[in-house]
This record gives sequence, structure tokens and C-alpha cells, in this order.
Amino acid sequence: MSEIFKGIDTIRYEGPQSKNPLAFKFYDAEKIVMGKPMKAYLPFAMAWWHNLGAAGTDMFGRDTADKSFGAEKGTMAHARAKVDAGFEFMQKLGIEYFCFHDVDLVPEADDINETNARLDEISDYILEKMNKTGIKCLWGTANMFSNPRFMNGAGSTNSADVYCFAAAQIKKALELTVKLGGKGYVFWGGREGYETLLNTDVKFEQENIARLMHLAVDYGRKIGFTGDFYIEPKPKEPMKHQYDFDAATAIGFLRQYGLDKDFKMNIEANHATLAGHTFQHELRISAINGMLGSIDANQGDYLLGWDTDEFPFDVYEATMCMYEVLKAGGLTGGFNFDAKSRRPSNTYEDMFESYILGMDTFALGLIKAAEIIEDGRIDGFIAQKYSSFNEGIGAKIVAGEATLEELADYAHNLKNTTEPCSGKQERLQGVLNSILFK
Ligand code: XUL
Ligand code: CO
Repeated sequence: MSEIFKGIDTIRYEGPQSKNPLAFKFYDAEKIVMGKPMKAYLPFAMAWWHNLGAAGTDMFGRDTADKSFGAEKGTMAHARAKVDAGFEFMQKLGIEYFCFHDVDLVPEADDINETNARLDEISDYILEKMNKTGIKCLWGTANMFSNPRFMNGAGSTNSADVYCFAAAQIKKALELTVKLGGKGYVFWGGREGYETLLNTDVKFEQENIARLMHLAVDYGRKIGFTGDFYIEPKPKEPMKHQYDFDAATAIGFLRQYGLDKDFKMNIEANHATLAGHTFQHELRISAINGMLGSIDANQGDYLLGWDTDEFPFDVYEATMCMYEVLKAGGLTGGFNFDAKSRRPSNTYEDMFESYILGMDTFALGLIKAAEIIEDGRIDGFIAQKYSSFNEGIGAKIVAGEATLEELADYAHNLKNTTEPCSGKQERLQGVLNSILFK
């Protein structure tokens, strides 16, 4: 097999002063941060679909990048060339994981048996490469949104036949995930939602999605999948109302249908902002519910209301993300760059520079988040803010030992001028800036 990314060597750490576009400025895999090497906190993953598949086509124009990797597109030779390209790419960047949809790996045939035979063939080849390189699978999933049969949904479809197609794809994608040792299995409900209630039975659709998830869990556990299932919340696009709107909605759904023991969240930064939340909010809601599993690391554009899937470069967001991750004790999953280079960034070099940007941004976020925690002023302020609950009546409330009458009696002895204390937002924002830019 010949080299695909000729002229691009292994990407090395050169430090923030480096002007070499093909070097890391902040991601220094072995550097110790809060007691562990950076790479232990940042299990980065390559998204098969964007990096090896997406070539720039948008609603207004065709491909700008050449991702044929020397083979004819739509063939098994091309599927193998993508594996070659992907593994060379990950090795050169020091990326240890990848994520995939079934149909990212091979061209889909008209007959599902033929598609599955192709998936068997390509996964043998991927496994060979994994064994040679030590690269691992973070998660797998089934694409249940592109094929026209899923136009009315997969788990939420009106057609029992389509529902069975979805089941068949999940079954195969789970088998592939187990074969490749994937840590997780993702459900992103792209078409699980609706445009209008004039034609939709929401209750029935949600119950049917839950039934499909239960079947997936049962089968996954039966074939030895010990990892986490993930829901990846997103509020809209392609559907107007998506059932897994945000983390809180998805967690409520999982609890309602008894799926919460097997599932966690895969939080995508840009999906959070589309839901009108910050990325940090979604991470916190997942973490406090014990459901922070994995992260799709990208960012959106605040001026655009759609899923732009950009490589992350916003250091504030990455810092607050890593603050949440550190506070939660790390991720059981990883950081999948569900991101694509911009359409005019159409060279092989751009593919590498995109990942360098993303990895450096999260490395910088990690360094800065560790500094925030070590500095202690923000955590200290929060602890102080709630300190009235540490003793006296406050402690009794927290211990669940107070009655409403008792609290009312206590309040009757207070002055109406009682104030809860300043929130000090501007001071704390200043602290954040002083740590980020020192
Ligand atoms: C779509 C999206 C998907 C999921 C996997 O917005 O993020 O790529 O990550 O299906
Ligand atoms: Co995603």
C-alpha cells in the first residue's frame, strides 16, 4: 500500500511559538496535566463520514475536494482506499480512535444481504489495520436518516417494514461495533421527529423508538457489547421538532422508558447551541445525571441557525467544556471530531490542519480548565455562594429534616431586607479572562 498523504509527515508538538502549520502548538500528548498525560484526558477520534467521505457538496454546489484516494468512488476498492487513508491519517496525527456509520464504510447495495457482506469484508480489513496500529473504535452507529425509506423516521416510522429495516441495520452495526471493540453505540435520531402534528402520533412514535432501543440493548448485551449506548441530542435539522431535543429531554425519555441504565449522552457542541443552550450547559446536565458519556467535538456559527459542523477553535467554549469534563472525572467515551473542513479548504493539507486546530483547541482548553481548577477562585466562589446551607436551618433543609411550618416560623423572625449575596458575575468573568490570557 503506497502513501496517500505524501509530503505530510507525522505531526509533532512544537509549542505555541511554532509557525509551522503542520505542527501542534498546544497538544503535547505526553505532557502531564493534573496528574495524567494529556492524551489520557483527550481520547480523540476521527469521524469517518466527514474526514473520509464529505468532499464539500452542499445544497448549491458539488464537491470541491478529491476524496477518491486513488480509487473509483462507489466501489469496494474505494472503501478500502478510505481505510488506507483513514489509518495513515490517524497515525500521522496520533489519533487513537475512530467513529463510523455503517454506510460510511461501504457503498450501500440494493440488497441488504449484499451490503452486509460488504461490511463483513471491510471490517475484516479495518480489524487488520487496527491490530497493526493499535488504533481503536470509539463508537459505531447505523445511518437511519439518509436512505429515502427513512423519510418518515426509523424508530418513529409509520411503516412496520421500514421499522424492520432499521432493526436490521442496528443489528448489523452492533455486530460491527462488537467486532471492532467499540466503546459505545450511538443513536442520533435525525429523522425521529416531525414537521406537523396534522400527520403525526407523537406518543406512538416515541413508544416505538423506545421499543427499538430496548431491542437494541437486549441484542447488544446478548452478543457481548459491554459499552454504553448513547443518545446524541439535537433539537432540529433535518426535522423541525426532534424528539431528542436536548440532554434534559433525552434523559427524561430514557428514564420514562426504563433505558437509563444502559444509555448515556453523546453531547455535540453545535447541537447544544442549536437547542439554545451553551455546550457547557448540556455537559453539566448530562454530568449531574450521571450520563456524560462522550462528546462530538465541533462548533457552530452563532449567526447561522444550522449545523455547520466546524472544527472547534473557540477556546472559551473548549475551556468550559474541559472544566466540565475534569469536574466529572473524565469521559468514559472520547472526543469525536464530528466536524468538516470548510468547503473552500479542499486540500489534503487542510484535512490535517483542521484536525490540528481541533486538537490544539481542546488541548488548550484542558490546560486552561486545569488552571481554573487549580486557581480555585471560581469553585471557591460557588462553594461560598451556597454556604448558608452548610449549617443551621440550611443544613436541616439539605438533610431533609425540616418541615414547611418550621421554615415559615424561621422566616417570620427574619427581616424583609434579607439578601442572598452578590452573584459577582463580572468579577468571575474577569477571573476567567485573567487565567485565559495570562
Ligand atoms: C448529525 C450528527 C451525526 C451523528 C451520528 O448532526 O451529528 O453525524 O453524530 O449519526
Ligand atoms: Co454528531
